[in-house]
Amino acid sequence: MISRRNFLSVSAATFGAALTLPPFRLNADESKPYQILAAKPGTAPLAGANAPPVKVWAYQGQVPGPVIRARRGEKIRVRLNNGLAQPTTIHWHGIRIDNAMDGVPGLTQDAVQPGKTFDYSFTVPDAGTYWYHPHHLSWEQVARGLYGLLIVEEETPPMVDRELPFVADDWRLNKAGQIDDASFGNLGDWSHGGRMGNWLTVNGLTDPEIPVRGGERIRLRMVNTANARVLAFDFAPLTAQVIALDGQPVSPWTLGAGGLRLAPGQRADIILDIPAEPGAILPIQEVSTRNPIKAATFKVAAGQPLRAISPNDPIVLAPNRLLAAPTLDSAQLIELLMEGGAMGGLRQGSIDGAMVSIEELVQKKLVWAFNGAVGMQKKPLATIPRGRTAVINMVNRTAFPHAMHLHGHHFRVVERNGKTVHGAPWRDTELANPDERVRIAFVADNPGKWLFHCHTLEHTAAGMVTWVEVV
Ligand SMILES: [Cu+2]
Repeated sequence: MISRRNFLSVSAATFGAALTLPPFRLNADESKPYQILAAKPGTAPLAGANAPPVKVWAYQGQVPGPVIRARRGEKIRVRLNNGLAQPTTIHWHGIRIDNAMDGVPGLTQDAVQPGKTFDYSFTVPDAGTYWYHPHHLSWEQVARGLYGLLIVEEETPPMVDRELPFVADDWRLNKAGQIDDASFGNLGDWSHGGRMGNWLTVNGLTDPEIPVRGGERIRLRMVNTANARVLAFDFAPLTAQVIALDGQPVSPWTLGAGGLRLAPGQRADIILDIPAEPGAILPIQEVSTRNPIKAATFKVAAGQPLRAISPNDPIVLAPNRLLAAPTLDSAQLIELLMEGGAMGGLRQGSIDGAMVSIEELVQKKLVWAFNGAVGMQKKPLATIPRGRTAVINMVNRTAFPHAMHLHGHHFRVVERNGKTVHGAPWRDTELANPDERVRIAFVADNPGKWLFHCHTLEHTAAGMVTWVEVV
């Protein structure tokens, strides 16, 4: 009998291409063995066919790591096998997960030592596009290539001819074309905008050429895995419609000029309709800087188009079963003042209640503060009774944007710079720009200890990390 699942694995094996989803699929059945994700050193052809392979750290020897796919409500079972010379964990970014499986060392589990394993087993409550990456020394481990897509399928997905991953990363390569080891931990990066790269890859490749067919409808599963850079992608002249952000459905809209901006950790699902123009070359540009660069290129096959006119099948995704809108009237208000960094004027900071001078903080490379506290504290930012709405008032008094990521929940922006925001999308990562005041609201429905941090990974390491406890 050929079930749909078998068909999917067969098609993966048949295409075998790095650009085709899905390489492997999870077992729903508890009796089946764990899928292995071995984190270990390897090489990847990041810099192109004419450049030497780049030494990376990778899951299962590939960058990005294998795509993990499950249906909504299924159980994912992964055995992390640590083949690195340092401890590691896996965090399942955006999944409203069982707290013990969240992968935060020191908060939800012990870091997995070299040579050891850890079994992750959890159900996925929401359909959508997610990703996984280490949460131990992530500023180095993610930058070296440890990450992959996690896809949770809808019961009734929109009609598309194909799904493609679009995993974007911003690497810092040295003159030899290798990952720039010497600048890991650089205080300048940590106190400014983080480790910005100089080399863009999509799906671990440099400007990959993606063969498509005229008239084809494609769902792009996008994630920004960069440590620090806010990326922006312009699909013009293609028509690109956004159908989900951070895994959660949105009312579809068509991207305009300037394209789509993705902060580190953020995702988007995009529907692309390829024009029926055999032989057309359609570049996707990265436009976050003054010098746009080609991120990837669609090459339309020379032959007969798949169809002459783009399909007009509905693309609206069914909403996930998130709790109803937060009840703001009775919400617990949590203040979060963001300070520090270069030009931030931080004079001192506290660590578990003890004041520390800026000179000493610089020695410790802790240069960012939340409410005056630098780095992970023994006490949570807030304790929230389960089921209550929490509002976090983020006030960015630094000179840099911060992509704030809440674990275990999705939230909505309800106010920006004093103005009420209605109908904002559910997100798990939201950018707070310099001098902005952003209020986010969520129903604290997932018990446990949840990290809340900047997803510029150098900022996390240098102090921008706290946690809330849902009891
Ligand atoms: Cu930040």
